[in-house]
Amino acid sequence: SVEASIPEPQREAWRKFMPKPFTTAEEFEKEAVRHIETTLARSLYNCDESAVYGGTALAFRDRLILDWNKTQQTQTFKDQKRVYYLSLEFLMGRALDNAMLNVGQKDVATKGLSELGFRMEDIISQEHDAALGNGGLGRLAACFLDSLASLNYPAWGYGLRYRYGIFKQEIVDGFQVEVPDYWLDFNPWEFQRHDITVDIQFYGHVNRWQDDEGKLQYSWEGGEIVQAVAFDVPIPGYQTQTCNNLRLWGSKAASGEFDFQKFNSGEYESSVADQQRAETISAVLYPNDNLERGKELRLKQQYFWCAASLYDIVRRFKKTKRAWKDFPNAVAIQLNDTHPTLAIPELQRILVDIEGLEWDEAWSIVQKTFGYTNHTVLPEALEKWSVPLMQHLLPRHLQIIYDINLFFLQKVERMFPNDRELLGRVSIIEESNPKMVRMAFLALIGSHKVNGVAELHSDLIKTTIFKDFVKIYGPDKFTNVTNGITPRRWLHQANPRLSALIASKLGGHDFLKDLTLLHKLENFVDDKEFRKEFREIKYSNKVRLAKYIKDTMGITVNPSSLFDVQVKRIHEYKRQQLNIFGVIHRYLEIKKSSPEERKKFTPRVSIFGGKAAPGYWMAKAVIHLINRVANVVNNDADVGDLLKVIFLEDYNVSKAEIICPASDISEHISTAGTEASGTSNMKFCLNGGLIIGTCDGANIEITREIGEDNIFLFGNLAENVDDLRHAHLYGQYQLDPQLAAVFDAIHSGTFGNPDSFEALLNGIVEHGDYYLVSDDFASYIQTQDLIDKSFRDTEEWTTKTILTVARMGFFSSDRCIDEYAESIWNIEPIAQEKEDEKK
Ligand code: IMP
Ligand code: B1N
Repeated sequence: SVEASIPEPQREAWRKFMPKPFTTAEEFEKEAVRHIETTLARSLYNCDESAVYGGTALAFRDRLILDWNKTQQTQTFKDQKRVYYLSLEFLMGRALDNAMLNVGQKDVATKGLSELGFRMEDIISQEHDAALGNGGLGRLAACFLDSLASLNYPAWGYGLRYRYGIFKQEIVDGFQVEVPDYWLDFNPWEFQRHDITVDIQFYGHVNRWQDDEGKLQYSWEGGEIVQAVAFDVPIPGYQTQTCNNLRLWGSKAASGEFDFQKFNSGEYESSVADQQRAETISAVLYPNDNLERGKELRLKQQYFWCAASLYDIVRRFKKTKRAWKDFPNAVAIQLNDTHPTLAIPELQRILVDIEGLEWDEAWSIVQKTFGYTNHTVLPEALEKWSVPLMQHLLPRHLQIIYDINLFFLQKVERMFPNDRELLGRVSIIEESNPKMVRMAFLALIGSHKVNGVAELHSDLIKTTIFKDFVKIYGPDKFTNVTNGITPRRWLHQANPRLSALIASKLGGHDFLKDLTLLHKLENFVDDKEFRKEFREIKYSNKVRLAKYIKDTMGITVNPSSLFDVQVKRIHEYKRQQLNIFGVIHRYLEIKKSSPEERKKFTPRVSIFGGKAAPGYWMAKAVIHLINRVANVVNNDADVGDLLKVIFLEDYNVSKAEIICPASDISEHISTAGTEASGTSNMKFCLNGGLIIGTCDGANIEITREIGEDNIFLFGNLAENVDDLRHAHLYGQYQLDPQLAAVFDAIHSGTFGNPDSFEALLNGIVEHGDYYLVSDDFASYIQTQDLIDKSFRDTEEWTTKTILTVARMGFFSSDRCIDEYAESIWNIEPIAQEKEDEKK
């Protein structure tokens, strides 16, 4: 605001004292040492690696903040349309390495640190992961922020500042144990904005009255207030000055009269208890992936974050003094799944109840503003909230949702008269007991575009969950934006040697800004020297992972073996059980072979990693089985190096950066039609690993890009899944004979007490095998055998892996963000000053 800015005559002095970013190792050291001595109050005599991490991070944060200030000023002056990405999850991982590489000062800092007596890798590894997400959905949001900034789009992320991110996983006696992840002890990457707070209301009641003109007015009164406080995290783009903002809201008790009165009347304890209750809202990330459990606190989190973010967005818009009808020309809001759907009735409430717009005018603004991304068709993940709960917590919003529904159903009735069943099917309110609000329908109705995250998935939503809505709105409301990943973190940062090799062939690192340039690598596919270096890099990445396994688990694995990796959340639909049954099959085959026959096996290391939701017993049983199998296989002298089974504890983003570059084969083997996209499939391919996969999610488009010869596909197609399930339940169920042998081994106690695995096996044998493990088992095993053969032919394998890397250009999140910008958000990048115009 005008009051807060420095008047013109004094600005000269200000400009004179503007800090300048460091550019040499010496200037970097000066900054780092200053921060260690003053900001952190440490000295020469008590400076460990964590203090040096702190000093380094703060030196880089200073740089980012200078860029951040400039970026925000430019975006404010230019007043172009901005996009706001609302996501309950941002799985950022570590920030320092990324910041150094994006501003292009990692070499300078590495030199500076070594002059101070420290090694860069040791310092980087001091950082705690920012793990404010469960899996793919949260990591996608993080990749999007990187691309938005790198492409100079005016964009903000809005999320929650959880004090506890996703739990840390420990494996005790083969079982998963969850340990809280308190990550905020020292977090140099956030700025608390003490001046940016929003009061958020819950509960209470609705008042209705007629104003002087006889118009009905509504206001939401009473209840309780919780305060939202902004914490800003700078998001640097790659090789650009743009530094965007991720604003995370923390909750605290609203200060003021309420507490004060209680305090004075001697209710000190209960006023402290109120404060703790308020702080509970942003305390913890719900640890479920692809599952919604309808908990009141989760709904409170959602409203708290939506209301604070919208208040902030509306405040920023109002500063421009533009007319309300211009709102959708200034603001695009993207809903990352249905979690922020309450933003829709909240904006309608602001426009109608507070700003006094007519319903229709407001609704047209709302619909033009929002876009909704669907990430799943799994029924257990589709959000529904009970009407009584919403009535209690958000009485005015429930009324607004009912009105939205009424107008919508009236429109449907006019289009399709007398189709009562249709009205029941598309109603936002499900007529169950209790009644439920279907959030996906509300999100769809309140948005101008709905997108899926890979082609198959975007087709599926039109034929399954949203089929009726295609009839109502026509097909143009629906679109596809296939997911992508940022090549900065997932190639340049995770695999610096491969990035350097590519740069040496392509004449620089431009491919990190335009990943399609990778196609030029095809010219080198027959280049002996290049092939050799390419293989050596893969080998050294495997050595690094082998060392990590040795250091953390004490198990020796041979880096010449085929590294077979499946790392992702543990979920029945992702079918880690299919993988481990395959491992058992392999073990049985080895056991029954003669020593002579054993020489024919390709040595393999089967690596698993991933967290199970704490209440998901079936997923926990899978973890348990993997660890039991590992115990037996790894200690069987008949097996030796032919097979090792590893369950890596606490899979997270920084571990993924070590694992992805080290795989030969990774597994993306979901039941066809269940994995919306998958994004780790892209990470493995980009790092020269091949994949074994089903025809599901982005696997299909990866196949199209890299060629069928370079991927190992197997299993039933999505179009056959329903019929197979039906046949299981109503026909004769036939267990695959090889799988039956695996089950016999489990039952006979080869891997410990079989009772532990009863439910897991029964799900297949007795309860209809919903995920088609048995149906796909034979083709899975066959395809694994094919992989063994192919891997033994080193030259053939090398060709496949190089071609795969060369053809992955499409899967950059930059391409993906450009598609959103063009087809959903209608936003343009902010023009950057040219080098010579700067300063
Ligand atoms: P907000 O959009 O008001 O939340 O402000 C975000 C940032 O944009 C501020 O910290 C400033 O750096 C910048 N900014 C906001 N308003 C102005 C303005 O009027 N002139 C220049 N920069 C501004
Ligand atoms: O979103 C990713 C996709 O690549 C994955 O295929 C998809 O499974 C994942 C409720 C979810 N879908 N739905 C969720 C997460 C948390 C939650 O509470 C649902 N995650 C996905 C990115 O598009």
